[in-house]
Amino acid sequence: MIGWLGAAGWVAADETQVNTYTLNGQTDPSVAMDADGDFVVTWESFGQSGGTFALSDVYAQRFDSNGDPAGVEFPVWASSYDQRNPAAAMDGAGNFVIVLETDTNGVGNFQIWGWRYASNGDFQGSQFITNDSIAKRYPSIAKAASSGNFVVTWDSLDAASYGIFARRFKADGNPWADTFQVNTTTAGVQTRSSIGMDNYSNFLVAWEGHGGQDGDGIGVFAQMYTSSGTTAGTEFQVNSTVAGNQTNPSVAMSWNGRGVVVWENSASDGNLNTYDIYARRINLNGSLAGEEFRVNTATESYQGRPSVAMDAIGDFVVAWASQDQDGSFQGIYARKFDLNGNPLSGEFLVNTTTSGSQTSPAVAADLNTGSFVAAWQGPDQDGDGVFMSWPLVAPELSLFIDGFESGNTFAWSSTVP
Ligand SMILES: [Ca+2]
Ligand SMILES: [Ca+2]
Ligand SMILES: [Ca+2]
Repeated sequence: MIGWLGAAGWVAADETQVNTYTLNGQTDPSVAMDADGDFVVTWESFGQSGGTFALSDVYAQRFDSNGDPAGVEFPVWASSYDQRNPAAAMDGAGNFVIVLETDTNGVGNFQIWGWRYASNGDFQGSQFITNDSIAKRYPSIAKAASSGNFVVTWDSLDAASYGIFARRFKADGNPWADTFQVNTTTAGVQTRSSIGMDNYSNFLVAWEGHGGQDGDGIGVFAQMYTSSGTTAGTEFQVNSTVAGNQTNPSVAMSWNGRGVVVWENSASDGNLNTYDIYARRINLNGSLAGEEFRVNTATESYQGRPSVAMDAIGDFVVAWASQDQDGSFQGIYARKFDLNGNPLSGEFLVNTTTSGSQTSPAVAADLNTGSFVAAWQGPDQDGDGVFMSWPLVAPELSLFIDGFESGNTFAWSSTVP
């Protein structure tokens, strides 16, 4: 499970299969980590609870800091109706919450439900985050490292089609205040929100704004909030390149309020070569910190579906899916940056098994050590499964970890150049 130093430099840890139950598809993972390397992966699993292969439920598996399973995989919710799109958040002590969409009546009235667990996996209770007659979608959640307070965002109908809504909760699951709308501009569709939170409960939400809000197609917009839930600054546009569509934002924040938004940029010409991953840093006061920059270096074909995680000091890792780069359909690539957006590594291949499509990556950070974990979906024994890499070692950064520079020869490779 540990990276090794070969002739070509450090190689990321081998991948590990996350799902124990392999029949049908296990897809769309989310991952969250505490402050000493324990983490939880949650995903959709089809047909596992005894329904048809088309019925989706949500399962999860905890792991300890060695990357070994802690207990067995468990249903977050398995029922006769669909559960989907899980998202996980964990505080520094390892308490975690998984939010998901649940079809409350079997006819598509999806609502957002939250499930709370203690660090040892003990179930702490569940509750509706939303519960009305308007279908909801795309939940996102972030949790403050020390207090364990959390904020959930989702899509619901606003004055004009979909908009972004949110609610703050205390660590014990009690709502802190009423639901509020995040987006100020309501014309057209606002969707696919992502939230990041610092240790003091300041939080940043980003989303897609459709209908030409950025001047052409879809753009990425964001709003910063203070720890008291009030807006910090106003809603702002994140992308400066507006041609075509900027979609699928992912947000992370450091311990002390450094924010970053990543997204998928595509021209509207249908050319796969124009799909790339971009990032922009955000200040705690809700202003842009520097220019947007491209994350991926290999730009051939499609790069999309980014996920970002940030450690306590603001270093961040972006992972994405890239088409035709690992030799077989899509593969997972990642790259590490410092808090100023300077690259700390080149892009590197995350998945060990390259056959077929590895896609839908999710990343999380260990706040204390700055270690990162990645999870994704890829072919398993039957259909798709969920895989992970821990620790995720960014190659060009890792020449001097594990005491290499201290002269500890046990940390050196046995490879003789
Ligand atoms: Ca499977
Ligand atoms: Ca645009
Ligand atoms: Ca592949």
